[in-house]
Amino acid sequence: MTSSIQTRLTEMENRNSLFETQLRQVEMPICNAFLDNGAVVPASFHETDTVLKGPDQARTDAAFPKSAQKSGNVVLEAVSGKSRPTAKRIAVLFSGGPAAGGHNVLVGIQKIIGQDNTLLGIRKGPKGLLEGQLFEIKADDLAAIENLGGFDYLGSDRTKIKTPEQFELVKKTVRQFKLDGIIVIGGDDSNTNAAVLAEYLYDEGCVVVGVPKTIDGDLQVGELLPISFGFDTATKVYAELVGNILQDTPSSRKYWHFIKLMGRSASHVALEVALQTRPAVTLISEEVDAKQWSLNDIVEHIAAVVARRAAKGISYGVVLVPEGLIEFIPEFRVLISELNDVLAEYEQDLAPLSLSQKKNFVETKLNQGSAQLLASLPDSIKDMLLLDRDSHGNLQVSQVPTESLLVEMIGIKLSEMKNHPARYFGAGKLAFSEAEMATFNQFKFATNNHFFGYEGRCGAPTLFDAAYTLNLGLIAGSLALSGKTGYMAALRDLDQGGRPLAIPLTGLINVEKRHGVDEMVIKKALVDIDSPAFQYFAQRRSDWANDDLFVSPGPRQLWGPTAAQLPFMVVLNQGYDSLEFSIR
Ligand code: FBP
Repeated sequence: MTSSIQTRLTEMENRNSLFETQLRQVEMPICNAFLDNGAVVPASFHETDTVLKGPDQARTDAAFPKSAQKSGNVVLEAVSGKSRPTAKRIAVLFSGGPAAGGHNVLVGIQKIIGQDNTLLGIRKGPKGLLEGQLFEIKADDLAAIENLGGFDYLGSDRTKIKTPEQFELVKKTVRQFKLDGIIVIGGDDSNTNAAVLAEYLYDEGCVVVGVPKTIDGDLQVGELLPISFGFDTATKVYAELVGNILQDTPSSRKYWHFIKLMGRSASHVALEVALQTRPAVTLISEEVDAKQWSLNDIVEHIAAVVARRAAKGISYGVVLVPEGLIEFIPEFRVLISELNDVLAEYEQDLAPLSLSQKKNFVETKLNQGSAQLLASLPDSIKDMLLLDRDSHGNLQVSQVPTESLLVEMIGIKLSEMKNHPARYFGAGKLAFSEAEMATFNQFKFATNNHFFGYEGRCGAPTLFDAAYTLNLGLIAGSLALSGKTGYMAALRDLDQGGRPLAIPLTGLINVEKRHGVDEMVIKKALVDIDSPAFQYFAQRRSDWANDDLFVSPGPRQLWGPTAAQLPFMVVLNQGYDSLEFSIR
């Protein structure tokens, strides 16, 4: 190797690949509200006509008396402001799972804060806030991570701040570091945390602002917030991978691929990837719930698709499985809810037990139906259902191998179909000709399982996520500097230049029963099966099942015709006229 090649390769170390070096230099568009003769300036905010009113608004307002009264739950819009206060100290943290673009939120905040104020980074998420792990961020430090993926600059965690001791620790940190504001970059649970902190810190004079992050896409507020950041990048990465697998299937002609996709409870990710790639089967948890499909219904549905394709000589296909499916299957929902209660009630008794002792103990505490269901499951599923819940009380669905359970049961169902044809074929059932039946009988159900999740959370942001997050940072920074507390940054009209907004968090909070107790939380936005995006999918899916109509979208682009493409789900649900985003 020549020394010049050696030098070149060494230069690429530490996030300096040719791609990363180029990417850092791409200039992202900025909304007019933050520009004054080309310079970035904080915006100011005026009230819009939109007042948020949830079903439990009176209770919410009573629980958040200071912030709700101050905001009146009125949505604000950012307009050109120009003046920049000085000597403010604003801290920022990441909360929950990573999502592409997080680093650009920091860049946006820093641009607004400028040199006459101080930006502090909180290491390790909410936990770092409790521990006082803060450090000063210098503008130059952020140049290295501009437009790049990951949350590594600060780190993140999932600590829920709920006990009086924790609140006291937050107050200690606020006083120790003389904070005027805290910006929480997180999902629905983290923004609930932000609302609670805003109320708690109201009299301290420390404002709390949220930024909507999550690849799950379940933090949406109609046209006010069409999508959270990170969803576009994650779904484009998954769509590329799924497209590649789809392309492999008619080439090798031997496998059914079962692909579980991250997204927690909501199936937005699965729906978006289906819209981008058109595989044979995509399950949508919210539909399973609405139609009360049992596990057996789901298995029979997929087995019928597999059999129909096999009879036509198509011995392969792709099934997309949303990560949270298991929580939506009625009998599992009951089981999980009972398990949640048992795990909470007997926490101390269970702590010293081994996993197999735990299983035996838990089975004795469940109702008969749930105990039978748990006993019937493979150990791999049982173990994961018994795992500790996260600090927000959620089942760790990413750890449950639902796709393996489906594969196992579909395999059994297909054997049954072959061994007992009278039960499955004939009038009103599957109708195969003799030749098709013979082809089906020769078909071998060979499978491959995949789980795409971590592959898409930390990739370099798409052009949309990079531009979106920069502007969310500009909004959040402006809110913090102007002393507005209890708001979440948002951008609407993403096809029309983008209108920067501030959504009052108290207007998003509802009362939800969690483990039998009423809790004030921001409701997860699940897939609406009446939405245009779901309807588009539902009207076409049987064609995608019966034939190979898949498409392979290829890698996400930063230049060229598809670079500015928005998620299809956003375009369809928002009724946009363009597939491309526009921010200006
Ligand atoms: P949040 O954005 O709500 O934090 O979740 C993102 C996510 O990637 C989910 O899709 C997934 O269920 C979860 O994190 C996995 O958690 P972990 O990173 O702890 O494995």
